[in-house]
Amino acid sequence: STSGGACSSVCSVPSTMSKAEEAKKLAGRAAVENHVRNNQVLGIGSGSTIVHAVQRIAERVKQENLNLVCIPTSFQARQLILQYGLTLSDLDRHPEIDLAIDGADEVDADLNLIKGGGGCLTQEKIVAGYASRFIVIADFRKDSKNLGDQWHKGIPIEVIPMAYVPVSRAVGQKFGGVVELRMAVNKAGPVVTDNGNFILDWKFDRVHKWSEVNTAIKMIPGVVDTGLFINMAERVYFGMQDGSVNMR
Ligand code: ABF
Repeated sequence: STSGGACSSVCSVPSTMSKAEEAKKLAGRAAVENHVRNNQVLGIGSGSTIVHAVQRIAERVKQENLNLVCIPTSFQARQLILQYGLTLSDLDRHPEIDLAIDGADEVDADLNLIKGGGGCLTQEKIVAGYASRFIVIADFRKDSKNLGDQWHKGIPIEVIPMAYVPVSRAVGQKFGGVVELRMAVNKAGPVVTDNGNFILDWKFDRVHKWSEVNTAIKMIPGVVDTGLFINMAERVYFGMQDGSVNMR
């Protein structure tokens, strides 16, 4: 099990930066430059791209003496906020978030997203859902026309552990494709999310009407949430291979 650290596999930043890592950095910093302002409540996403955004937020807090409050989307995000000396808070104290910034596994032409490759989709969706503005940061590999063009690991679905078998069957029977229980890297057991649940990866076999499918999956008893973020992102920053940043 990876209890308490479902995101840890996607969080390291190598010292010699690859093109993709450079692109993540460009996207993360551009989003912070353009959207972070004094006195905001920020939602802090999970994954490796957000690390660059948090680094830039921390620099700006010092340089500009910004007063910011950060709401994490995972245990990893919480650690990141603390590591960079930012002010950690929660939705009890700050139920309205001004700006959430997060990575994604794939972004389609309409800004629909697949998220949850790191297992943090439910808290990410909560934070994005209670944010006035939700901005996505990604490298060029995440840019796609249709969901599934770039990301081949399927759509993550967080499930209550006792229901993972009937939920898997229901998703396969209703929508086709293959549904797999996500296992820990050492295969010793399933990945356990920050919420104590399991993750199913639904490898769909065709393009669907994602909004309808998302609603239908959420109605299956035992489903907590899906990694489909439909109509939530306001803007996406893609770091490109040539050192530029594309906005959509
Ligand atoms: C989170 O981290 C997830 O929703 C998504 O799965 C992943 C993106 O990670 P990275 O920035 O490392 O590509 O945002």
